[in-house]
Amino acid sequence: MLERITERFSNIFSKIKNKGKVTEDDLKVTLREIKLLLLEADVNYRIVNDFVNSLKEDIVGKEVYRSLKPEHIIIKSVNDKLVELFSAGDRELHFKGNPAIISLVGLQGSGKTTTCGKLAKLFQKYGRRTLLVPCDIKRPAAYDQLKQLSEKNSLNFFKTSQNDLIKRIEDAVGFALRENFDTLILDTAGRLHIDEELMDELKRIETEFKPCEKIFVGDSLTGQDAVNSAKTFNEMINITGVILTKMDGDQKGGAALSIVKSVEKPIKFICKGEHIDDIEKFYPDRFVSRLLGMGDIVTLVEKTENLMKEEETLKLEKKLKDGKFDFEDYLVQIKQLRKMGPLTEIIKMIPGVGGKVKLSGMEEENVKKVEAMINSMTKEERKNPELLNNKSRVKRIAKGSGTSVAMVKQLLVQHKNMKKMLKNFKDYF
Ligand SMILES: Nc1nc2c(ncn2[C@@H]2O[C@H](COP(=O)(O)OP(=O)(O)O)[C@@H](O)[C@H]2O)c(=O)[nH]1
Ligand SMILES: [Mg+2]
Repeated sequence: MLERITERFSNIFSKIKNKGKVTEDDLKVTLREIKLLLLEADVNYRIVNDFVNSLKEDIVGKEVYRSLKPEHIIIKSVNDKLVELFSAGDRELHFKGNPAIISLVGLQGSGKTTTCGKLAKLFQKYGRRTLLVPCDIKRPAAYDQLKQLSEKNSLNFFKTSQNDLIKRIEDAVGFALRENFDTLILDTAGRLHIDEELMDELKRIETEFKPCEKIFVGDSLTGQDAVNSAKTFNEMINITGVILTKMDGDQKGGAALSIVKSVEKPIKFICKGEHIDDIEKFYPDRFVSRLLGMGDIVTLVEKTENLMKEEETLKLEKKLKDGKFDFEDYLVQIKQLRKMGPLTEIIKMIPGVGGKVKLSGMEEENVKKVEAMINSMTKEERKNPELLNNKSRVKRIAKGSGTSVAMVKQLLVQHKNMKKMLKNFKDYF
């Protein structure tokens, strides 16, 4: 997904990496490259210009923290501004009315029917009794598609032969009330192009039923076209949000990057595949961190700044430089990291490390055992982990901590990994 953009960002950042100072010229070049990247990704020119201007302001205005490298300030600004670009309105779904009516709109082939199924399954997980209502009265194939999708995935489908759209939805509402369904999802008709008939239909649904959510489903593969049709649908029926589909495809990314600014409506979900479970809530911050491929460096820097005192960092840095990182430090680090959030999350954030370090043993429930094992070591052993290349010592520690020899051995391996990991970690201060 959007790999090309990630790769380009990574190239741009690598040029300024490890420069002690980023000059005005460096910044100019970087901003120009970002501009080019966005334009080539098919983002609207006006949006790109605004973006780059506000980015520049942000970077120039940012206080240079002593412990941060200039490149980090730039990455952080790009991050913050991209998050801003993706943030508009309320990304939650609001179920209002009895039943709550959610309608999905969009062009033919954008993924409405598929997404209706995905949402129904998701809502059922939330505990909502959800009924799928076929609202394309013209194409029998559309009716059958939704019906089959429902049967395949044990979803509730509203069977009907009513050919008047408004009556059909009225029937569905009546059925829902009788059968205790609290949510209706309307799979509205699509067209190859937006036409008046379709818009009239959607407006009638709007006047008669006032759906609490009107979600535009946009095919991200169609780039700027998706953005343009989102605009038209928004002007006609004032959509409440957007779902972008086919984010698993090899698109330029322009749709994702421009749609929010273009319609000032939030992306609520993204879909990355045809399978019923290929839907996820959209979180701008997570999305951007993946897009930038910076392994959440920004979050890491922020969190670390807040929690690690400068002197402690320096102390650790010195130890690492001296090649010393013993079990006493290990214990301190575990405690520090725990304050920052779930360990697995934190480790995943470390650039170049996430994914590579095996996380088993680092889960929360194991941390206590790790502490017990370290507490069972003698002071000498903690200071000199090499001493633990010794069977009887390992056995003693296992016994003393109520764990097993295998677990102690695993801890020794983890300690080595942690040492390696913190070497990377150190590069970001
Ligand atoms: N790869 C991929 N294909 C999708 C996704 N969502 C929908 N599709 C496919 O896109 C095609 C059109 O989807 P459909 O739901 O029928 O679109 P509709 O005409 O708007 O109802 C189908 O072949 C779907 O399987 C997605 O997120 N990823
Ligand atoms: Mg359909």
